[in-house]
Amino acid sequence: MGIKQSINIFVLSTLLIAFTACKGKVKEVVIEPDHDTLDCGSVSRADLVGNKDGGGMVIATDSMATDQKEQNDYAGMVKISGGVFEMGGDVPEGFENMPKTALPQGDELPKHMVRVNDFWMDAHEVTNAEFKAFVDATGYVTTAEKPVDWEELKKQLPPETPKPPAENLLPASLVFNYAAPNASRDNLANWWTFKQQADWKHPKGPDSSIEGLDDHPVVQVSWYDAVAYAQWAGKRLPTEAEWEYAMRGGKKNNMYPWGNEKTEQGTHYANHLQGNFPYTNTVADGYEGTAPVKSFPKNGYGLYDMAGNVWEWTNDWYSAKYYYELAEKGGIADNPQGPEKSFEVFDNFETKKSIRGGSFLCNDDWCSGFRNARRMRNTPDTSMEHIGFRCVRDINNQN
Ligand SMILES: [Ca+2]
Ligand SMILES: [Ca+2]
Repeated sequence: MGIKQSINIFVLSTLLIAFTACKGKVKEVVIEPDHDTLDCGSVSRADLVGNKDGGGMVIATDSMATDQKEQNDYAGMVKISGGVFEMGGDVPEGFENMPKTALPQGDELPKHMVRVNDFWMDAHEVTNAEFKAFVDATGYVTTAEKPVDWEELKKQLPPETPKPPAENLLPASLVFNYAAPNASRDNLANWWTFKQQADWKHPKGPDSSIEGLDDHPVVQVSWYDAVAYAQWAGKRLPTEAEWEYAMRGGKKNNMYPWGNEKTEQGTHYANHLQGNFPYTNTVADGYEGTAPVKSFPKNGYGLYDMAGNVWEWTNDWYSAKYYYELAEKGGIADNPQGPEKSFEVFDNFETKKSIRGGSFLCNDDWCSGFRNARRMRNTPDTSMEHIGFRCVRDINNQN
């Protein structure tokens, strides 16, 4: 074993120690999360079933619409010229006094060299109108619109978890509500509810609708739903590496796609939350929930809302140690496709996909999801009020 491998193993061990010892020692480049399992984008259906409220299901891939919409144009997409970049958490000067949640987390480290090929990417998140076109054409039914398959869901829970009552297995999805002033924000059930009849057409439940929101990003879609849409559109979900490369917009070593100017300094570059999550929102940026896509400035590649508005599914499994594994191999990781298996330090049962970019619920004090390097994850059967997606196409599909 060489020195380099020894160092990497040491750093990985430190990462795991930092993860598991909540208030443990912090190495120079390892900043441990203090609310790892409670981040705003990582609450899964199984989490809530395991507590009290709900359930989830996995849709077999053969139920997906496969009649791809043949289209050879790239309308609404941006061509991204690939290249080599440093992937992972940045710590630019001037961030010393930021909350540790606004700085790189353990799973964003170490920075490592990655190459991505050229690809096309949707300039904006998939909108309600676009998702409706897919549903109208295919009759597709989303995960949240179907009852929970307990046999599938229980695989994501400790073996002794009892089957919840039947009413908790009815179609439902995760809806956000502000926590009461005296409620603990460490209890996710104080602000996330597994709400029956919440789905992409009713993002906050049966009394809500998407009327007038055609140009807002679709939400309440699971990873399976996003993949089904992408297949129909002749596209695919981006890898996590493609996503971060695209978000950086050609800039190097920057915290955000627009540079290093902090979000609280007056200019609103992204739709996120101003206030005290999960209690208050001053709506200083003009949008309490989702905003119409392209409401905020595009990044250097011409992409909108890579930071904020809604979290976006990537194709990759999430692993907290994946960057260490790539770095240990050395050299330049060539178009990494994510780990073969999901790995979550605190959770031995759920398997999760990476999501990126943050949402209208993110602020620096909680998850800072709008940072270039910030990673989040959720189970592929979970849909939430603040998770959507966008698609990519390979260049060699161009003909
Ligand atoms: Ca906002
Ligand atoms: Ca987004």
